Amino acid sequence: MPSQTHLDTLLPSVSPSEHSQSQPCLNTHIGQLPLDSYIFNASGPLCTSEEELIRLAGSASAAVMTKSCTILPREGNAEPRYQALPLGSIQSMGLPNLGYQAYLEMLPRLKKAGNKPIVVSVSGFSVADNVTMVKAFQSSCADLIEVNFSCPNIEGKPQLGYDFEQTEQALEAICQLGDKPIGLKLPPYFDFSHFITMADIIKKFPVSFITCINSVGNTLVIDAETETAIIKPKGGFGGLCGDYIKPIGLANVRAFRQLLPDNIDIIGVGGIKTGTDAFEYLLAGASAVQVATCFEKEGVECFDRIAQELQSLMAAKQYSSIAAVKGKLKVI
Ligand code: RRO
Repeated sequence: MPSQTHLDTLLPSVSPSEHSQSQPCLNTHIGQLPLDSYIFNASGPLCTSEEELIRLAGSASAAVMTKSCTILPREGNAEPRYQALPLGSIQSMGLPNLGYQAYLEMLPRLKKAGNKPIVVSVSGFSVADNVTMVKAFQSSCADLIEVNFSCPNIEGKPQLGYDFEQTEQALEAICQLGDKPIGLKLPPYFDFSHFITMADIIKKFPVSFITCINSVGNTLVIDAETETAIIKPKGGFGGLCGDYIKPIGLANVRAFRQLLPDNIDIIGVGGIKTGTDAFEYLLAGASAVQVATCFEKEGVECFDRIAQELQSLMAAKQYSSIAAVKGKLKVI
């Protein structure tokens, strides 16, 4: 077998994704569901309309993830509700979506367009809403159902994931509705007692995966010149996203990986825009990562770029697979 260096001189110049034989493999899985890559879109930007979802189906995203849906269609909050920031963004979109029935009806077309896993996100305003939607998607061609327990942007609706009693009641209701794997999108936690309480609740139910983290809710960015908050909804309070929140996302993935059994996968999200960011989440224990702010800024090209960067980094470190790195964070 020739050495890698020798091989490189023999092979034509190809991009990392084409150079598959010698590149690390990014195949992974969420529960029993195999994914061809470790990177896909987060429920959030550019995944609300059929056109946007079809674009994702044709991209290098490992899956097509939908915007969180509600029972009825919603326009969302008043504008301005999204502002890019130097290191990320602040937003209070307010769950704009087409209503769950539109996504139900669209799913077969998305499947046909991409022939790849579809993850639906549901975000009901009550347990009854979530039961209705989860039940409906249990009989659809969706592969995974992510239930959003952490939207920070609806006035008068606290984030479910911060109320442990209600979280348990909701899980009791939604986990017994069918065989499709259920996951939870969690808010960021900041105290070990909260990581432990939440992990203990999750362990009581057949939860297949958790997604950590949603945006850091109810932050405030002020423009000193105009002396106003920079977004309108909720008097300016909104979810912080992007680079600012990566250390919080990494900590949540790491803490839950240490507290949950291996059969509950963790999807990392928060500030992933390079292969190195994706690698850090892998060390922390993520089985896959989702990209939101960077996808919003760069478009679908980000998925292949980040995958190639991750492959190059893993190759340089002589890691051949996702499994070889997952959760292998060293302590000093
Ligand atoms: O639509 C939103 O305002 C929104 C949702 Br559903 C969510 O889960 N997280 C977020 O930061 N924004």
